[in-house]
Amino acid sequence: MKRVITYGTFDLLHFGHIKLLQRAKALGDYLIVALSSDEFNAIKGKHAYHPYEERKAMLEALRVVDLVIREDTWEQKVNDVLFYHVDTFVIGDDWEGKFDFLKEHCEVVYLPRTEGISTTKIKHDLELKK
Ligand code: C2G
Repeated sequence: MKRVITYGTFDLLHFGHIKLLQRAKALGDYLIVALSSDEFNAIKGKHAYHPYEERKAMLEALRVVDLVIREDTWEQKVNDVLFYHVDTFVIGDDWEGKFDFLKEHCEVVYLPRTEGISTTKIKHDLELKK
């Protein structure tokens, strides 16, 4: 049972998020998503459209997601990897190199982002259509 973990806000769930989660799941058998809490988003300088509980419910509805946990701090990753016996940490390559400190505990994989889609772009495009 190969266990994979990834982290993010996953607001306005879109194709880029889905492709990331599908590729993450394909790296193992069990995918954990550490979902940024509303409080942690404030720390990241992000304001999600959907509150945490709605973002969590949307992820839990996906076949490729096996467990959703909260992400409340930058520092919790090592504990999460150890506590959940994670084999692989995966995240988009916009974070390339930022989480290499996890390599002493698990495999670290940075995946290419899906071009042409982002929560920011969706909000911007909708604004233009008003
Ligand atoms: N992503 C992607 N392609 C896009 C947009 C996002 O592959 N077009 C990926 C990101 O690289 C990330 C995941 O989808 O792996 C979630 O993206 P965000 O919700 O923007 O996550 P982020 O704010 O980067 O949070 O501690 C880590 C942070 O919580 C990561």
